[in-house]
Amino acid sequence: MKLMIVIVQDEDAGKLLGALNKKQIRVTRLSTTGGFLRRGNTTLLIGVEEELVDDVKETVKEYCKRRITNVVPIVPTASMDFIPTPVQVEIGGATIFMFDCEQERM
Ligand code: 2BA
Repeated sequence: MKLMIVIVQDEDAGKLLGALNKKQIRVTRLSTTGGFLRRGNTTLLIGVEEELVDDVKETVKEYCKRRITNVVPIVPTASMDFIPTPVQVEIGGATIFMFDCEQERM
């Protein structure tokens, strides 16, 4: 069995969850915050048998889009004569971590 940790953008999470539920793939949804942008994102914990891993990946690919966002860099020593200019950052579609695991129910 594999544990997939899937980090997605909040905008994509609802549809992705719906699609996984339809396929009867079990998911735990966590509200998380990206360490770089300090914005909300969604982390899904998905425990699946190995033969379903590709199906989960395909579903994630289908529902999670790449987006470009503008970020104003945080400069700790900003002075009055420095105006930070926004930079563009590409987010997503999704980041997936995968581990071998066993499931026990008690
Ligand atoms: P954030 O940390 O808020 O990162 C959002 C986006 O900012 C990233 O998109 C990436 O394009 C950019 N970014 C992140 N760190 C950067 C850095 N040090 N310098 C320049 N640009 C940087 P994604 O790569 O699609 O990541 C989306 C979210 O997935 C991340 O949100 C974070 O919550 C999670 N994530 C991605 N890689 C991770 C990793 N290796 N470990 C833990 N969480 C990760």
